[in-house]
Amino acid sequence: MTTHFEINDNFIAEQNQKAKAWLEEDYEHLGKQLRRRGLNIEDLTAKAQAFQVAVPSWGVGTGGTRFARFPGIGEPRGIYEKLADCATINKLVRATGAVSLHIPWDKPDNAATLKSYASERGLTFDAMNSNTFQDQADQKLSYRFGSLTHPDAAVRAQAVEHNIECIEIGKTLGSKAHTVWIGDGGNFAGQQHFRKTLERYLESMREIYKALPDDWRVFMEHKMYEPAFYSTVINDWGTSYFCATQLGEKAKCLVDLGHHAPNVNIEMIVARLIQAGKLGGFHFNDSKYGDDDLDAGSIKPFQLFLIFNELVDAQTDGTPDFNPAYMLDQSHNVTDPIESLMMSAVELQRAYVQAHLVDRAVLTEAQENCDPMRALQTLKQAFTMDVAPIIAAARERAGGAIDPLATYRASQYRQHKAAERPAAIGISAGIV
Ligand SMILES: [Mn+2]
Repeated sequence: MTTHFEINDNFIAEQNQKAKAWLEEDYEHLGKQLRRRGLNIEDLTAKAQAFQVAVPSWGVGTGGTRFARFPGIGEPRGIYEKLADCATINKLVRATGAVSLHIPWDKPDNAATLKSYASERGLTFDAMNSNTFQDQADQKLSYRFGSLTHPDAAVRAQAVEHNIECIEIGKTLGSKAHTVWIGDGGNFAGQQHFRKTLERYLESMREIYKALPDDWRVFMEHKMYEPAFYSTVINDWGTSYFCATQLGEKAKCLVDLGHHAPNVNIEMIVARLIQAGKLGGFHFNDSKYGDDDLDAGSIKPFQLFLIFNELVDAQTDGTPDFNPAYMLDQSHNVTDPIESLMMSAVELQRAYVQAHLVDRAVLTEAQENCDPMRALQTLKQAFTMDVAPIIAAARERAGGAIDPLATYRASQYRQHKAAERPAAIGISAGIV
């Protein structure tokens, strides 16, 4: 283990020297601009430092589409190497201290050993993720026609048991939440009885819910289509919300940005779920046509900002029981996954800080006075402000890189890993 290449703190500090002078200059100037608007740059930097988003264990492998996967060099071959990559991401951006584990793709032989390995690298475990959307090698019954909603009670029981196993592993890892996403649905009109399948879903989820420790939450992730292309059992936030209310307090809705029809007003769904006390968390990514899992903030940064505007508004309001879990979930088809995950975490931090720049008193006044142009201008003033120096300073003060991408590339981490990790067949990576 000790021979494995790691990016050390001295190297980061050395690289930071190159950009330190301009960062100080830009930070000072931005501080003055913000002061004119009644904002304190140090408060904003503290907020940026407090922001955290979890990285999915499967995200550090090259993803793919349903057509093909083009693996990169030096890919992690197992969960320990995946955690090493997650630790590298956090070392450079200092905003991704938790890993969300997928079972069985990243099932540990020994959860306690995995936990200490992670903890030695400054990582903790966020929500667990089950998988009943594909069959595993040693599996008795098939999920071809569904899992938690399958007409056969034995298949449902097997899927329930798998979810409970995930919770058990999560208890040892120190996780506090379990995410359920199912691929159940139909490809033909008439294939499934809509009400019966949803009833069976609730019946299965009640069993999983019973296995939750008191301080845990269960997240239900809706998805409009795929793998089923005609109907999906948990297809939208309304269905998810209905199930969350049926199950109880600990059941919450998870919003994956890519799991909606194009043009759907996601920020409004977020506001609705906040109001209903049912917003569990997010899977962040970006999307153009369907669930194509582009990198967060890569094509619709204003939408991302508007979502964070709702989140920060709820936080500022002191909305009770408001504690959404943030995770990245995107498919890295043509990039180095470490680079994509680092830059995506930075995009989220940017949207989060920008949302704090919104003058909420002016916005409220514009809303109350029916002044749409002033309302939009208030949001745009926040969105167009370049807060890069705040995020860079937040990273640097925490020991991270001022320029994570340049520092990562200069370290030649990937080239070192290519030598350490000869290609393995059948690496587990994907998108949920
Ligand atoms: Mn997802």
